[in-house]
Order: sequence, then C-alpha cells, then structure tokens
Amino acid sequence: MTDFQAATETLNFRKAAFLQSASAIENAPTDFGSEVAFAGRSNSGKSSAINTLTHQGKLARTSRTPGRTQLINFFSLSEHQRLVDLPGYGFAKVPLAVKKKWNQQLERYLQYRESLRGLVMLMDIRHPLTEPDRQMLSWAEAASMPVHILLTKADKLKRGPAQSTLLSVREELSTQSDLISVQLFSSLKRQGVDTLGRQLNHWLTDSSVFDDAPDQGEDG
Ligand SMILES: Nc1nc2c(ncn2[C@@H]2O[C@H](COP(=O)(O)OP(=O)(O)O)[C@@H](O)[C@H]2O)c(=O)[nH]1
Ligand SMILES: [Mg+2]
Repeated sequence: MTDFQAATETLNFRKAAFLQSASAIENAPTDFGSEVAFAGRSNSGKSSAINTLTHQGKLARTSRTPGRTQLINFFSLSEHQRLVDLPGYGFAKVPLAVKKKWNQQLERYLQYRESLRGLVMLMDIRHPLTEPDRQMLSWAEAASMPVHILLTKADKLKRGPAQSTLLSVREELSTQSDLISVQLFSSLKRQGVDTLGRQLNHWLTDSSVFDDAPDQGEDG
C-alpha cells in the first residue's frame, strides 16, 4: 500500500477490537499513530454510540449504573489507529478527590497526548452544555484540540425541537471556537452514524498521521 492510498483509506469501524484498559493515563498504550477519544457525562449514551458505530453490541459495555466505569478503554481499528472510551464525568457520587485527580489527568491527556487527533463529546440533547461539559470544552480549547459534539438520544425529541437545539448549540459555540462541530445522533435510530464516521475518518486517516508511523516493512 502506498502512502497515498493509506492516507485516503476508509476506516472499517466493524473491525474495532478491544485493546486494553487503563486505570490512569500513564498506563495508556504507546503514544504513536492516531486516536480519537469519546467523552461525555455518565449516561450520555457514550457506550451505545461506540457500539452503534462499530456494529458491535457489546464492545463498550452499556451500563445501568452510571459512574461505575472509571477505566479508560482503548479499542484498536488498526495497528496505528485507536478509539478511546474515557470514563463518564459529572457523576455526583464520585468523591471530590477522585474527581480532581481525574480532571487533572484529563487536562493533561488533552494537552500532551501526541496521537490524540480529536475529541468526540456526547451530550444528551435534552440537556446540552452542562457545567462539566463546558469545563471539558474549555480544556479542549486550551489544548487546541478539535471537538466534534454528538447531541445524543435525538429520537427523544421531535424533529423540530431537535433541529432548533442543534442550531442553538452550534450558534453558542461558534462564537467560542472554530474547532468545534455539532451534529444530531441517535443510537436507537442509527441517526448520524455516517456523519460521525466521516469525522473520525478525517481525523484518523489524515496523511500527517503517518509521519511518525513505524516502518511499514517490505510493502511500504
Ligand atoms: N432513546 C435512546 N436511548 C439511548 C440512546 N443511546 C443510549 N440510550 C440509553 O441511555 C442509557 C445510557 O446509555 P449508555 O450508552 O450506557 O451511556 P454512557 O453511560 O454514556 O455509556 C441507556 O439506558 C441507553 O439505552 C439513544 O440513541 N436513544
Ligand atoms: Mg458507558
């Protein structure tokens, strides 16, 4: 495969496979290639979105006990491309000291993780832009990290109200940063999956990604 073909490939998200869990960013896999992280409040629909994207019902566990998962889960799409499932934030029962430690890690991850190409942020369309969401957005902005927002569970609203929420969130954030995009999403209806796929494809297969890729061997 030539570099050009590699740079214009279309990712097959069905091939996503569990790579490893990490209890802290320090234990993340080697920082090379490219990855995109998924973040959102507990119960925002993050696990469902990853499962929908990858056509794998149980890849990221959907949970009825929000906040329990404090592990960072890494999934590989190829040897050098990863999806990262970050722990849900904004869960009231997590002790303050734990929250603070996690917040610091998150801030550093956004700032220093070389392979991180972008952040997918999930917000329930019925209550977008909560305080922890805004906190997350400000860290992303400080790190100049592009953010793609999914307004999740869009099926919970009628078309009109969903559309007007989309427009108002877009409008509010457009004054703040030009590194933010927003779309409607529903795992239940499989709405917005292609748009999300295109964004991830763009982030993960950009040719600059291959600058620090390991030697491809005799086919390279
Ligand atoms: N109606 C609807 N419910 C959803 C959707 N996505 C997730 N949910 C539900 O929202 C709850 C939390 O979803 P989950 O994916 O576990 O959220 P996470 O905590 O962010 O990983 C579960 O009961 C899901 O069934 C969606 O697109 N539409
Ligand atoms: Mg989850």
